[in-house]
Amino acid sequence: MLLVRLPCNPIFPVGPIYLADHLHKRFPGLPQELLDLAAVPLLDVHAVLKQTIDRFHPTLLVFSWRDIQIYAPVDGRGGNPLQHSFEVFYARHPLRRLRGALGGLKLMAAYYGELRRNLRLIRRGLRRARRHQPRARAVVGGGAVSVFYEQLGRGLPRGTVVSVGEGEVLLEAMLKGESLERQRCYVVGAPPRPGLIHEPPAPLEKTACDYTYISAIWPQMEWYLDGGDFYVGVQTKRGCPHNCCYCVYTVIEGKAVRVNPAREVVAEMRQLYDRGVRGFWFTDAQFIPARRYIEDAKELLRAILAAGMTDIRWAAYIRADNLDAELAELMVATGMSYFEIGITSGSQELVRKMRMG
Ligand code: B12
Ligand code: SF4
Repeated sequence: MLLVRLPCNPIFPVGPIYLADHLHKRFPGLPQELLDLAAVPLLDVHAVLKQTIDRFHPTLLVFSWRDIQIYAPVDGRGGNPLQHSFEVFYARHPLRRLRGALGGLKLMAAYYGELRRNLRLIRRGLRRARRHQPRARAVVGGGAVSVFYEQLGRGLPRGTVVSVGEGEVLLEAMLKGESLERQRCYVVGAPPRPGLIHEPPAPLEKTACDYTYISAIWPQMEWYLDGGDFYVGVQTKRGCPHNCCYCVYTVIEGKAVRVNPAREVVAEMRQLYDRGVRGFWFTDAQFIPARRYIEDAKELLRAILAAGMTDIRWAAYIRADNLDAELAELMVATGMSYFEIGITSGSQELVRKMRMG
């Protein structure tokens, strides 16, 4: 099985890593390799994928597509979409308007170019794999696929499995040759069943990722750890019970919060720490999803201190209404260096209207 993380801004590929780890625990004899195309120069991605396939002869190609750059009001490759559109609509000087329009067109070309390139990688990769293994299959998943599962299917070869949300249980079923009917996926050629995105993920007890195994199947791991400045993703729980009207995390991960045991999270962090990692990003949809999870957060932070990881820095998404003084102190003591928080409105009425709680 070849896991391919498709090109994106390089960010630690914790999604495909967890998939490989889970499958290794279920099928210890399964040959796996992880190729991260985000860590390969863009001009070389097609050639590197081809070489890897020719060497490894995969029967299952697992494509992980983390994100599709959206028109978010942030600086990205090619500029800031908000800046360009404000110039087009509001600049007084015609040359500024023109600059905004050209900037917008450049952005669109870059974004659509990325989309087409990734779809091409999947199509060509599958064709190449079939030269060696005529029955080779492709399965695609990841954040971008979960969000654009209907649209992406249109650009993929017939028979490709398109996954929504977590992939562990689906891949396990595929490897066992089980029916995919009850999995959160569809096969290109047939339409996705209505409401697929709203189906809850299958329950799964998450254990510490085995990074000794991961480094053996992923030679590029050192690339991320070299500078020591990367924030490495660690998931401490899945799901968020809230209902904020603009948010898709609750449909990707589901509303049921599943907390990973603190000892497993710490065991995973410790392996990374011993490899020199000091920056951690708790990739949970919400680090403290509700007041009843404050104790879980405290337990984890205490366990991090008890494990001697006292010089780390970490980041997460948090809700300011789920804090108490002890938790805030623990956050500081364990090295919380930044958090992402949405201050949507100062009006409680508006906050309620947006179903944010
Ligand atoms: C944490 C997070 C961040 C953090 C990441 C910190 C870090 N160092 O890791 C930060 C804040 C930096 C970030 C940034 C961005 N993010 Co972000 N992020 C998330 C979040 C909340 C979790 C991602 C994660 O790591 N989860 C944990 C891992 C284990 O899960 P995973 O990678 O999704 O993999 C699982 C499944 O997807 C699946 N899977 C993965 N690959 C495959 C492959 C197959 C074949 C199968 C079957 C399954 C499968 O199984 C995996 C294990 O369960 C998600 C939303 C969400 N709740 O999922 C958005 C999300 C992934 N981000 C998103 C986006 C857009 C971005 C940005 C591009 C935003 C921007 N405009 O700048 C940037 C780009 C980052 C980059 N490449 O540089 C989008 C992607 C959707 C899209 N539009 O394409 C998401 C889904 C949120 C959203 N808006 O919908 N992000
Ligand atoms: S609390 Fe955060 S993750 Fe949960 S629904 Fe609201 S915005 Fe989404």
